[in-house]
Order: sequence, then C-alpha cells, then structure tokens
Amino acid sequence: ARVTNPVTLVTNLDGLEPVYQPIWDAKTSQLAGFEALARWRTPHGDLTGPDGLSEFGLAADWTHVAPTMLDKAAKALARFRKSAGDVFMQVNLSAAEIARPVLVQEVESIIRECDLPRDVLRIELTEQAALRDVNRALGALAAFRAAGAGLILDDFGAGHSSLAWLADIPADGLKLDQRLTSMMSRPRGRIIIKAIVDLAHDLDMTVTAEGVETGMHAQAMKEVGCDFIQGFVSGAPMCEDAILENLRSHK
Ligand code: G
Ligand code: G
Ligand code: MN
Ligand code: NA
Repeated sequence: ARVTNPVTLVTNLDGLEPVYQPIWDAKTSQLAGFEALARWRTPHGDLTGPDGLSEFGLAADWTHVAPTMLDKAAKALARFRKSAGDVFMQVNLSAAEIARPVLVQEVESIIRECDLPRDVLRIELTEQAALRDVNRALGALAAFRAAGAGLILDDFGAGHSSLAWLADIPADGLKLDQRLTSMMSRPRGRIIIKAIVDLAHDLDMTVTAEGVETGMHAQAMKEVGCDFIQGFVSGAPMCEDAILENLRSHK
C-alpha cells in the first residue's frame, strides 16, 4: 500500500533563491534570455528544486512564491540587460496563479520600477490542464499582456496541453516539452516537431525547445525552424552571481 506523508507547504521566502537557465537563439547560438526556476536552500546547505522538496516532506506554495519570483527575476533581468543587451526573462506561473489580479499589478509595477520594455518579462503558463474556466483565464492572460508581459505556453505537447488551446490563448510562443525534444532522434518524432513548429509560426508564435542536451539535437531543432534552444546544451540553471560573472568575462 502507498503511504502518503503529510505535506507541509513552504511559506518561508527567506530560503527562496531563483536560478536562471540560459536560452539561446537557435540560429545564432547567441544568448537570447533566461528561464527563472525556484530553488530553496536545504538544511544541508545545498539548493533543491520543487521536486526535491518532497524529500523533506515539503511542497512549494506557489501562491507565496510567485510575487517573490517575479520580483527577483525582473530585478535580475534588469542587471543582466546591462551586460547582455536585449535579453528576456521567463517566469513560471501555474494556472491557479494567473487568476490572481494582485500578480498582474505586481507585474505592472515591477516592469515600471525596473524600466523594462514591453514583452521582455514573460510568463510561462504551466499546468494549463488546470485552467477549467477558460473565459476567466483568457481575461487574466489579457490583463498580463496589457501590463506588458509576454506569454509562453509551457510544457507543450505533453500531458494535457491541447491543440484546441492554441485557437483561444493569445500566446507569443510555446515551449516544447522535454519529452517531445527527446523524440527528435526518431524520424517520426522529427516530423511531429516540424509540424508543431510550422503550426506555431503560422499562428505567429515562437517555439522554444526545452531539455536540449546535445549539439546534435540543437542542430536538428535549428533545421526544423525552432526559434529558441534551452537545456544542458545552452547551460544549466545558475544563480544570479554566476550568470553576471559569465556575462562580464564574455564581454
Ligand atoms: O528546475 P526543476 O526541474 O526543479 O523544475 C521542476 C518544475 O517546477 C518545472 O516543471 C518548473 O516549471 C516548476 N517550477 C520551477 N520554478 C517554478 C516557479 O517559480 N513557479 C511555478 N509555478 N513552477 C515552477
Ligand atoms: O518549467 P519546466 O517544467 O519546463 O522545468 C524544466 C526542468 O528541467 C527544470 O527543472 C530544469 O532544471 C530541468 N532541465 C533543464 N535543462 C535540462 C536538460 O537539458 N535535460 C534535463 N533532463 N533536464 C533539464
Ligand atoms: Mn517552464
Ligand atoms: Na516545460
């Protein structure tokens, strides 16, 4: 029998340390932007992601985390842009978060405070399957866009993400789930990926491939017209200081 341990939600924001994973322009292999990923400092002193928390009987409380992630990631972006030029930052928001008007206000004020142009701070919408009330979701997404944030559909092609969504959701781009990326080595997988890229482009959306681990997959993604590459090939998620150091040494 499966034993379910009680899970405590992490509400302490002091231990929250976002890391940033580089995203490349597929054509030029130049840095294009980052995805912010939540990490917590464990009692052992190392950093753990949302999945690693369960080891400690903990789970991420995204409602607490979201405003802090947006704030830290936007401020890091403003600093990165001083060295790296016109790069973007993508922050994950789960379906439950996008329905919270307070986050729209947070996005609006932080874009103003950090003096960011439109669409460089971007929301990665995760757990789209949880968006039961489509009309409410559409209103919320429109509010984020009006506030100057870009919108990316995360985890596309996996689980419950569906083609029908593409007809309704006003997204700037979609992100191919790791599982799709790993299909690139199979002929049938490549055909499916190419079809998704073409569809996205016909709908005026960009495509980011996630979980790209090898140069061969990066090259294949470029060949089918994918716009952005993210994965161990573009770099692992890193803390802000490591990114800044990298940017300065490559100047
Ligand atoms: O980096 P890692 O493999 O630990 O991420 C695990 C999952 O947690 C990913 O699917 C990622 O989208 C999600 N995640 C990471 N940071 C955040 C966050 O700040 N908010 C939300 N909602 N999800 C996040
Ligand atoms: O938000 P999302 O579900 O997309 O999070 C993706 C997760 O995958 C992150 O936790 C990140 O640490 C992890 N990741 C990033 N690049 C790679 C990669 O190239 N391969 C694998 N296996 N995992 C990756
Ligand atoms: Mn993501
Ligand atoms: Na994803």
